[in-house]
Amino acid sequence: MVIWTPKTILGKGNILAADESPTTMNKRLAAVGIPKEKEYRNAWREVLATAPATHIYAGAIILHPESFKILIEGQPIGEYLFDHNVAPIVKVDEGIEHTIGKYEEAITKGLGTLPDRLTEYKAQGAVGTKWRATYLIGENTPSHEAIYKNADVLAQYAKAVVDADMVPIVEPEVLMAGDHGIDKALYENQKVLTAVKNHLDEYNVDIGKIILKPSMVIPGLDYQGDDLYLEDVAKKTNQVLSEVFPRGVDDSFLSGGQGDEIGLYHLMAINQALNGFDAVLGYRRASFGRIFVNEPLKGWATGYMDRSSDTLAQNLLMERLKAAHLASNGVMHELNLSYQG
Ligand code: 5MM
Repeated sequence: MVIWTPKTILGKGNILAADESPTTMNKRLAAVGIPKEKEYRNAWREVLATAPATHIYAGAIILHPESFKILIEGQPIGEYLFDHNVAPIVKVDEGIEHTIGKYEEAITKGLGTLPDRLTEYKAQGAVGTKWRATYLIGENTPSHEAIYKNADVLAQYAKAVVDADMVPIVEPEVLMAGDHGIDKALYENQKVLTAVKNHLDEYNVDIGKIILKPSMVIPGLDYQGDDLYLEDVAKKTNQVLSEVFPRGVDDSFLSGGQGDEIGLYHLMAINQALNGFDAVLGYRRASFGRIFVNEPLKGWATGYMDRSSDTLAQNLLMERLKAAHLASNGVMHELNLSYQG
């Protein structure tokens, strides 16, 4: 029986982030013409959880509590995933509210009820959890207060999860919104991650027991400057992680709104630049949501009602998880992704 730890999860493969809240999932369904109903949210999660690609390539799948209730082939989904060599992970943050300071920055909710929920999810087979904080880059943000408060909450969360003998995924997402360049992204990621590291130390969280889910160091979505080389992103992303975590930490990057191909090439460049040092510095894998599932969901929309498109969606997922598997091992190759348009 596998004992799921950060190293065994990421040693098997990348993480499939399928934990969109019902509100976000409804938007994703509506965008491809699928009704915004629980029945379809759950059916989509079933398509992902039963995909051969998930079983072969994913170290873990992150699910929203809503989907953690579903049965697959008569089994609770947590047990089903475990039996298929995929670590079941539940999102335990309860979303964000914009209440910090004069810029109304985001803070993540859910600490109060966390201990009870950890007991419940663990009993249902979850081996890990995820908590996301978000930081918006602007003229005056992220503020010191937002960075400090979210770091404190992330560290308290991680401590509770480690104490419950589960693996916490700690996700400080520096958002891609904005027109900032890569050096501004580097500077803000450095501040955010340093605060997270300091608070984890303060709460005596063993860094070897967590998976960090950071942003890559990339320019904002509206950046108008020169194109970047893959090597710039790789160098700056590795730089910030190695400086803040000199003894290493296991990472699984979020995709943050990057296109499928560029995000996968960034993942490849980051790992190539490590030059085989990933065992020392920690894995630098992916925990992508949109890059892995956007195109498969479009494919599924072509036959979701009679489930005639399940195989198409699972094949599209296979392309992406396989490409990410190679990319996160630093293997140079043609991604060869097909698109539904
Ligand atoms: C899958 O989306 C996750 C939950 O988002 P909401 O609660 O806002 O609906 C999200 O935390 C996700 O895991 C990360 O942002 C990474 O996803 P991307 O698409 O950026 O790789």
